[in-house]
Amino acid sequence: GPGTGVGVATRTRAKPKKPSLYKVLMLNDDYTPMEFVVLVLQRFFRMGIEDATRVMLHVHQKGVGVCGIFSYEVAESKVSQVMDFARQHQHPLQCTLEKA
Ligand code: NFA
Repeated sequence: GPGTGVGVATRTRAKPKKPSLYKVLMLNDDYTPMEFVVLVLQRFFRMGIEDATRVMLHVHQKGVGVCGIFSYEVAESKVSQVMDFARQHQHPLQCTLEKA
């Protein structure tokens, strides 16, 4: 402490980095049914029907919207899961990630 000659050991080990955050973005298209997009937002982003509908309409009207913000690993996993699910149902729904 002050005047005691006692120091504080700092950085005795390499600093663990705080994880960078990534937005998962959803893109509009002309073919994916609105109800399917709402289902995706509920299933993969744990949204209630109200938030899911609001985000779906935002994407529909503006062309792109944010589904959530996650660590890189989780964001990548969300994108993969959504794209796989859309492909399985033969919908062209597109998702991507962007550094927050
Ligand atoms: N634009 C699509 C439609 O009119 C709905 C949609 C919303 C698709 C959000 C993709 C993302 N059926």
